[in-house]
Amino acid sequence: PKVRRAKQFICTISDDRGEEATYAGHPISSVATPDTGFGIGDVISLLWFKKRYPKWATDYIETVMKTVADHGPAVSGAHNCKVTARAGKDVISSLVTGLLTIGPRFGGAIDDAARYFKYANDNGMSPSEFISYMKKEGKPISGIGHRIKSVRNPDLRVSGLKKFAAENFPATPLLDFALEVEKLTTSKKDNLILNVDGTIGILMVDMWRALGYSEEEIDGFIDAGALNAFFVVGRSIGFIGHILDEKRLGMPMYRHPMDDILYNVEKAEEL
Ligand code: Q5B
Repeated sequence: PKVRRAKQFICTISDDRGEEATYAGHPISSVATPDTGFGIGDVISLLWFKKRYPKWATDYIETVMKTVADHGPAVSGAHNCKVTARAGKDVISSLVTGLLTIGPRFGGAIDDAARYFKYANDNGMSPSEFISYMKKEGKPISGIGHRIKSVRNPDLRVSGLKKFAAENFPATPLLDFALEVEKLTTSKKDNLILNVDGTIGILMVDMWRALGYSEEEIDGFIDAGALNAFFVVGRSIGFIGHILDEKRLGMPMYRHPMDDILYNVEKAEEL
C-alpha cells in the first residue's frame, strides 16, 4: 500500500502547483487584472480570511488602509524610518525599524481595543463598569486617547470611518458602546477620545459580526493579531514614502541635539 509522507508545512490559502497560482481558489489573473471587480480589499479578504467579502466590507478594509497610510513624519514609526534611512541603511532595514514601533501605544492598539471593548460588551458591562474594570486591571483603555487629537481638535480620520460605517454597515453595536465610553473618558480629559486604532478595531468586530462570523472566530482573529496587521500593511505605504523622501533629499546622518537631552549620569559605585 502507498504510504503518505508526513508534510512539514500545510497551506490553506494559496496554491502555486497549477499553470497559475490561486488566492483562496481564485487564479491571480482573475483577481489582479483591471475590470475583474477585485480590489486590494478582496485580496486581503481572500488571503487573510479565506472568504470573498461583500463590497461594503472590502470597501471598509480599503478605507482603513487608505486612512492609516501615513500620519506625518513626527510619529514614532516614521521618525525611526527617517533616522535609519539617514544612517545610510536600505529601504527594508529602514522600514522594519518603523514597523517595530507599532505596538500598544502607537498604531498597534487595534487588537487590544477590539479585545477589551468586545469583552466588556459580551459580558454586559456598562460603559462606567468597563472604565472601572480597566482601571482595576491597571491598563490604559486601548483605543482611547491621542497625543494631539482631542474633542476640540477632532481626528477627521475617525469621523470619516464613523461616517462610512453609518452609511454602509448593517449595524454598529460595538461602536455605539465605544462612543458611550468615549463620552465618559472625554468628560475627564479632553484628549481621551476614541482614537483611530480604537475605531478601526471596534468597527472590524462590527463588520465580522454582520458577516456572520461566530464570536469564537472573531476572538481567533483578534488573538492572531489580524487587526494590527491592517495598520502594519497600511502604514508601510507611508513609511516607505518617508524613506524614499530621505533618499531623494540626500539628508545627512542624524544626531540628536545634545541640548535636548538631560544628561544625568553618576559615577558607578565600586563593588
Ligand atoms: N490616559 C495614545 O497618551 C496615548 C489613557 C488614559 C485611560 C487611556 C495614550 C494611550 C491607549 C493606546 C492607544 C493608539 C499614548 C493611539 C496611534 C496612531 C497615530 C499616532 C499619532 C498615527 C497618548 C496622560 C494621562 C494619564 C493617563 C491618562 C491616557 N490614555 N487613561 N485610558 N487610554 N492610549 N494608542 O497623551 O492621571 O495624568 O496619570 O496609551 O490607543 O498611535 O498620530 O500620533 O496615525 O500615527 O501621551 O494616530 O492615550 O498621555 O500617556 O502621558 O497619559 O491620561 O493615565 O493620567 P498621552 P499619557 P494621569 S493612535
